[in-house]
Amino acid sequence: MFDDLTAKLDQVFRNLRGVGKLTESNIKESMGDIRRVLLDADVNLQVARDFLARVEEKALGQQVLKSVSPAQFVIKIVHDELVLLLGEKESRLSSSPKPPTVHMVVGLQGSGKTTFCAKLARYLKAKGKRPLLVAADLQRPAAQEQLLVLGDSIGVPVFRGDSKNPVDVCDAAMRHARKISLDPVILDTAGRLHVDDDLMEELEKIRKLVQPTEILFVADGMTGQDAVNSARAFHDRLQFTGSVLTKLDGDTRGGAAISIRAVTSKPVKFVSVGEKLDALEPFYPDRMAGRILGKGDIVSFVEKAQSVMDEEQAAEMEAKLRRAEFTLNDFLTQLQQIKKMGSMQNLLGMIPGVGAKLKNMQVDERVFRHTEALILSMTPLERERPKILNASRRRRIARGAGQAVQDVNRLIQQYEQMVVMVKRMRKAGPGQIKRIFGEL
Ligand SMILES: Nc1nc2c(ncn2[C@@H]2O[C@H](COP(=O)(O)OP(=O)(O)OP(=O)(O)O)[C@@H](O)[C@H]2O)c(=O)[nH]1
Ligand SMILES: [Mg+2]
Repeated sequence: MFDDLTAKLDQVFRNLRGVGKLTESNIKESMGDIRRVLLDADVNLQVARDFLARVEEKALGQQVLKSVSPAQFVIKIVHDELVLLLGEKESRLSSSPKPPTVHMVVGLQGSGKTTFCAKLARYLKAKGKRPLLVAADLQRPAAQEQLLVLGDSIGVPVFRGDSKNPVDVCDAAMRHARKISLDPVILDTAGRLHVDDDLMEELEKIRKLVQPTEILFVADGMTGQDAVNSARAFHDRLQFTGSVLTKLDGDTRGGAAISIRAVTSKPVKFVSVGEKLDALEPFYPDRMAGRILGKGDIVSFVEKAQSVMDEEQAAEMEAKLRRAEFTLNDFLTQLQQIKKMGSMQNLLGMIPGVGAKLKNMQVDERVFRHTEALILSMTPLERERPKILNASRRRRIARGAGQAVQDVNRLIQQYEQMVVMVKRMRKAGPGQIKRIFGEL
């Protein structure tokens, strides 16, 4: 699917195989190599930059596990960040509480809209739905005919209406669907060679009239930046709800697939992998990352090593808590752990009588990121001995993390409260620990 991209990334990781230890300079060098590979694949420049900054930060900030090689470690980080970039989790189609659900399909000429409409109808029919396809492309003479043939081949009715105006066709189609309880309604709209005002106005009118549940932007996956730029233009006008990547069966460069979600901030919902009508797959970010990197075995190996490490760390942390030697470094490690998988809950869960109470604790990611940035801009000595944090050090730390001195003060306050709590915990028996946490 992404043969060229996968091969080039593999070469970058190969170069890392020889290094015994990750250093700032070899990490930076690899990031430069990956950057070139991504730009070659026509990934959006800003997306590539942000992505690599996150990978680099993680690679520099995390401890390499003893059992894992530097190359494996970097592969795992690239994989995890790629999954996040691609949207983290599968994003399903919404359905309307007031049937029929309407999926409006939009995109440039030849991107694969009509084919996708038929594929989607087939997919939803197989799930027990009774879809209606609507031929709302009156631009191209043969467009309605094309949809009729496709609909016929999958046994899905196609509405074409007699009007010359696509808005009227959609209106009549909605009435028809309601009358005979067809649901969902899938609108195949016209494409243009470029984003133009006429098309956008037509699509806006249709949107206003039918109030679609989903507006799906179809992007030709063979292209890179072009697809992403038109996605942005469509999104500015129509605020689509998700996108579809087509033609991923060909030798695809990967730029569109990697950039589109980050640029539009809307999830990819499906990928289309062939001309046949069964060549449609829901989009799974982790699978896509796996296809791009081709390193599934290494990723799961590192995951296992990490989970062992997490358990060891949790036990060590608990011992520290009990000995009341809780430094800002420990605070940071805890934050990073919580961010990873809510393991603070696990850790606290190990203390009798505490676990259940904190099970449903809400975790605000942003607060974590800010706090983490503050601690990261301290020197190792400051993290071990927060007492030395005078006004000028606090100013420097705030500046380093792009935050205010008050934020540093607040962090130190939180930390001191934690230390007090830890001290009380040391004195307290299990019954009292429950009481202390109850006060928080
Ligand atoms: N290989 C491959 N070809 C595809 C895929 N999806 C669509 N196509 C082909 O791409 C061409 C254009 O597809 P259409 O579905 O007609 O595209 P469209 O966006 O409706 O085009 P217009 O209506 O002209 O704007 C057709 O030849 C399709 O068979 C895919 O996933 N893989
Ligand atoms: Mg079409």
